[in-house]
Amino acid sequence: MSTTVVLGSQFGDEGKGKLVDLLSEKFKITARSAGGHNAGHTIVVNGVTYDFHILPSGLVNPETVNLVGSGTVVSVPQFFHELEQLEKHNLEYKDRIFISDRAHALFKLHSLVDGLEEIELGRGAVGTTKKGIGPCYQTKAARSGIRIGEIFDKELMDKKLRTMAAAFQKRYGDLLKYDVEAEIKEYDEWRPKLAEYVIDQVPMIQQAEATNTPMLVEGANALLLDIDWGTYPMVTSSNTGIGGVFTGLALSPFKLKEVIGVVKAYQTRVGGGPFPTEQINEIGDKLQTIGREVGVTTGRRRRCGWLDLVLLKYSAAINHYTSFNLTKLDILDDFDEIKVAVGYKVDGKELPSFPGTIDALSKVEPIYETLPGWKTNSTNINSYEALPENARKYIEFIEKFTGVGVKWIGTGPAREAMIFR
Ligand code: 2SA
Ligand code: GDP
Ligand code: MG
Repeated sequence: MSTTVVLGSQFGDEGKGKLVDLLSEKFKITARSAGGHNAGHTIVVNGVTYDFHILPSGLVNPETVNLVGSGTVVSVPQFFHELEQLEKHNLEYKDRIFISDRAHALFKLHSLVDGLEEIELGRGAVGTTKKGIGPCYQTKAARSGIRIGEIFDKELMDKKLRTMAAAFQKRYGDLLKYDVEAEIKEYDEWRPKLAEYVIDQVPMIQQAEATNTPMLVEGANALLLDIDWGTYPMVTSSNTGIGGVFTGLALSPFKLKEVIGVVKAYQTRVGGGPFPTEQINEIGDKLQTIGREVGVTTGRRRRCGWLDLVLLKYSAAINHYTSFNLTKLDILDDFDEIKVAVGYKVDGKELPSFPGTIDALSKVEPIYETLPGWKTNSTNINSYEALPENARKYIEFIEKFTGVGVKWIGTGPAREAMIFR
């Protein structure tokens, strides 16, 4: 048993990056299994803030080897752009970062199409990051995509990219302002630089598992944004849950030791889609301001609300968390009372389970339990006993309702601001 998985349990931005960074000391390999540079992880180490999108957060730890796995979609320019961040801080990354040859290449074409699709949807827009994630997974599923490994066959890549561009051009006509030859030329420059980072990940994982090498899988986005289990169609286009970890990395299920669900102590969402416990009022504004809830990728304000335990229990039913990391507990320090949703009502009747359509989910009225706040500064506390009593009661309420133990508690953005129970 050597693999630990860290997954977002809500709508993303729970603080996965910080936990992965903290845990990575104990792991030789850190891997991303799905998504692309739509994700945004902020890690603060020795006063330096790193913003990673496509790179695994384990890169901050000099001892860890990092893999961008087969289930991901990779923008090559973005990959190099993020490596520059490491260079700036003198963090050595040679022989520590690899991309699977089976990951899909995300081109400028995909991001332009992402923008056009959102315009087409009008008021029903998903609120994507416009990075091209959806269109890249579309071409993958349509079998017209280009794998990272195919970039090295110039003739093949150029032909496939021209065909892909022609297909989208047919659909969007003049609205699509894309120069395929210019992108082909750019790749002529990337190709030789990219070569040293691309590997066949199958032997790498096989070898790691055969030797029981501890491996950490870093989830991107979160369960409620999963293409199958999330609030479809207001989701991202990959399997962000536990399923995607297996399809995206070729891991042995028998090596799985832990699945840690990262849970923000309140809730946020970026983009459109239902959010039953959203607070469009001074409470939401207060959470947004104190929690500094702004998107890492797009700079968008995150929508804020109370913790939804119905949603969290559903998330646990899909991802089978063995424990939780509750994050940003410190942000609740200054509230007289704190609400948590413990049920959903429609027309006065309580629902038996989490609804499977966004139409149904947008009609629910949360049933709240109100808990007393603690009105004490908990920032940087790093022992459970030192937490205010009401904060401990809040944590224990979450554990009782979901049946999942809270093993880690975040009390600030810094590495040190974490309680381990
Ligand atoms: P996409 O771009 O196709 O994946 O968008 C589809 C939906 O998924 C949501 N999504 C996210 N939600 C939270 N955080 C994300 N990453 C950035 C961050 C967000 C940012 O970590 O801060 O900077 O705005 C992320 N990526 C995708 C998105 O809002 C759509 O609802
Ligand atoms: P991720 O996408 O799940 O990795 O999360 P993000 O990095 O997008 O957003 C989480 C934000 O919360 C980052 O700015 C972190 O530095 C910050 N953060 C993480 N844990 C804590 C915590 O326990 N307390 C506070 N105050 N901030 C935290
Ligand atoms: Mg994020």
